[in-house]
Amino acid sequence: MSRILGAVFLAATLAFILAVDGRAAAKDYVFEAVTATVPPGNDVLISVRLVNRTTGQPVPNAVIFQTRLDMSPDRMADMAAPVTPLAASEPGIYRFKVDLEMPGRWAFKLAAKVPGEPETVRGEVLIVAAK
Ligand SMILES: [Cu+2]
Repeated sequence: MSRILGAVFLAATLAFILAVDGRAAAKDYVFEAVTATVPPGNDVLISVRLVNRTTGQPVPNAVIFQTRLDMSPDRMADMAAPVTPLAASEPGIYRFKVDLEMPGRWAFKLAAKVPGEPETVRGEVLIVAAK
């Protein structure tokens, strides 16, 4: 009986370790702004790079399934801009077409599925719209 309990305990411990590992792994990825400053206006091109922190390498083939671009850094969280994804130009670089109707600081929030990573990878980059 105690042997069964021991096996159950071991399995639970392993499951916990794997769960903790999964959380840590999602944090191994970071989004960086390639175009940190862009002119305000319509049809503006912005690019972000997805990088593996542990290797320093760009991460290709991520599926970015959620984006939000708003002016929360300038206390205008309700002011959101439309985002249109574009085809990747090079591995690990993700491009979008956006309308930035106001100069200032915009937060670009992304959620992505990364190959080989069970957890959703989330990130936020600062985009400054300035002439
Ligand atoms: Cu605004």
